[in-house]
Amino acid sequence: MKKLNVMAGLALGAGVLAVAPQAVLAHGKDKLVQNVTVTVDGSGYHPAALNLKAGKPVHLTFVSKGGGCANAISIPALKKTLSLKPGQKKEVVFTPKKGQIIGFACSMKMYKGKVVAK
Ligand SMILES: [Cu+2]
Repeated sequence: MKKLNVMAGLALGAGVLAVAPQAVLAHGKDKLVQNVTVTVDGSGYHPAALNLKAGKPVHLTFVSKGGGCANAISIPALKKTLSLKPGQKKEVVFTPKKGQIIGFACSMKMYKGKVVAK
């Protein structure tokens, strides 16, 4: 009896595996990736506010064009901190929920920016 259950489980697993690649493809077509760039320099983040669509993946790239503490970026909602050097860029990927505001700031919270998802 036990052996039969194992066989049934294997058959089910194989069925799921056979279907998965198609599901992934369809998924990819449905989703629009939002590519956005924030420039970081000695006077903060530009633009400091980004209006994006909720439920669609965001690829947010920070590009450092200068020195200063704005290069130490903390994004509490994503539990992430980034450290950039002038000339460097780093990307964070996330999918915002409807109405979510994802703030980011330098380590001293002197410079601030945000992503607003609608
Ligand atoms: Cu600062």
